[in-house]
Amino acid sequence: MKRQAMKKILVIGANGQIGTELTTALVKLHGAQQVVASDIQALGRHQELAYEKLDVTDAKRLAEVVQQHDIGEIYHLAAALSAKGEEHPEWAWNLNMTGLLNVLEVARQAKLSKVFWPSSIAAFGPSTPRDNAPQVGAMDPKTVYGISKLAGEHWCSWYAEKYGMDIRSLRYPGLISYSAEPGGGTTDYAIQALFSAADGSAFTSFLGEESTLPMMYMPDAVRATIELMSAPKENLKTAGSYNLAAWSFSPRELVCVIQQRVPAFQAAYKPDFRQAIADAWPRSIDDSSARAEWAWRPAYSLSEMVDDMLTHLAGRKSLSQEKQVA
Ligand code: AKB
Repeated sequence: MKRQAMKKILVIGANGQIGTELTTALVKLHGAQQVVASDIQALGRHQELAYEKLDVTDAKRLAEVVQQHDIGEIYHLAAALSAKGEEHPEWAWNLNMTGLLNVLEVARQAKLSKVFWPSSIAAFGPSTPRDNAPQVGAMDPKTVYGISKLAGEHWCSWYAEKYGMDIRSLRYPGLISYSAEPGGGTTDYAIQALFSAADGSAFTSFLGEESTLPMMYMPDAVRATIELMSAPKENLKTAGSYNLAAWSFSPRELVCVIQQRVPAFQAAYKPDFRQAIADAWPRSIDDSSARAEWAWRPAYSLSEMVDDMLTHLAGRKSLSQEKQVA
């Protein structure tokens, strides 16, 4: 079913890990004429779409793109992730906060109908219960990325309350995908493991073997995003960003599931600075508000995710482990 309104959707960060797959899903849903892709790189990944090279920290250029393409909705996905953010804190803060504030401000001025912005489990911290982290409760993030996510949640609420804007958000767990590389996160070890299993290269986990974190397969994350954005506004009772969950696993548990399919696969464990980041995040998430208010349900089991990843990765090259935080 094609969308009725004439105004278009702008995806910011369309070449990134989430943007690559979300853009494809939005095109499927609304048609290529209705979606404009943008990213900081010169070229887009979606050849069939209008593409704008856009640095989201440039407010003037963002406003031009919104005006030129008659944009009515923005999915703002450009961000620095947790590990890279600890290495380049000022850059990460500027990208994450200036970028979000620019998007909120252009959305206000151009009277956009909706904005989507992702938060993360990184907004939680050591004071949050580690199991079944609640929708509402203590949040004391310890990374620049996490601080930017919690501050961003507050900014989104502020704009929504002050100006009556429709801003929707999810606290994504670690996302696993094969289409595009992640941008320097703490949960990236899982993607590295699957790439290594597929091409037979050596795998060393930068998290310890018992480090359990909430994770999700990208098709579920994309569907959650679209379902949240399509939900009737009156159903959404939760102010701010929704907790979202599929399953949790440790590196050891993931390696076991992979070994059931690739018996030769071996892992070594060499925790680095990313271990402290993981240790401050919850092991599992209570997403009952998302389930109750817009009927969220994950579709993929952990073993279905591993099967699907290995099928898609067959014949592909391994990710360079250094590149993850380069
Ligand atoms: C990261 O590891 O930084 C991200 C996240 C959990 O938000 N994948």
